[in-house]
Amino acid sequence: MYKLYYSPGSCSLAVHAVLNEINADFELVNVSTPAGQPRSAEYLKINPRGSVPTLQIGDFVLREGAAIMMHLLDNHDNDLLPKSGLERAAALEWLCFANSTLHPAYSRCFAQHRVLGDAAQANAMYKPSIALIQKYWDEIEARLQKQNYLCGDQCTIADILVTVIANWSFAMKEPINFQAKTKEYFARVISRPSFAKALATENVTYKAHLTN
Ligand SMILES: N[C@@H](CCC(=O)N[C@@H](CS)C(=O)NCC(=O)O)C(=O)O
Repeated sequence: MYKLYYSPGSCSLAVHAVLNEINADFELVNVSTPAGQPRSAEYLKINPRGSVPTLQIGDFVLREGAAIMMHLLDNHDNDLLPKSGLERAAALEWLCFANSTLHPAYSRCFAQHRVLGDAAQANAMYKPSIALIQKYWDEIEARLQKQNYLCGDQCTIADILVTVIANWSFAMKEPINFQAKTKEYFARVISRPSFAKALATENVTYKAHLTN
């Protein structure tokens, strides 16, 4: 039995979708707090960083989303992470892109919101931070002109995480534009039963495929 500590709609949603995808037996623990409030002391004992996701496996605790998803997919039957070869290398490249490049680009903007509030938009770093995010989405659109998913015509774990991150764009104070193929792609990814069920369970509205 797995226990997933999560916050609705955050990057832990990708782990939640993976748990559904592999038909795992799991319990969910919502550790979200009102904006600006720290996580509970109880959760900080489990994950001193205070971030989500955290996955508890008996007494063992895993605290980084990419490591959690790789562990789950390496240990259960699934179509999201090829077992070997260049297909696996490509899926891991794009998972690392989502986790270590795209996610931190959004985190930089959220940090500016947290520190500066409404003044974030006037901060000298804000527009360049948004522009970097836009550059990543434009790169993704160029890829999706040729194929249905980031790594070809098979959905991988990278697509799950990228699709989760896209939905954070509406919290920004400058527009982030998704082009046509990217919006079709989001619709394709969220229609996976595992993803749709995770969204419904967390009561999260997905909008990134609906924007102009
Ligand atoms: N490198 C970590 C980053 C996790 C992370 O930044 N999670 C965000 C939610 S998407 C979070 O918990 N932010 C609030 C906080 O750090 O207190 C991972 O991939 O698991």
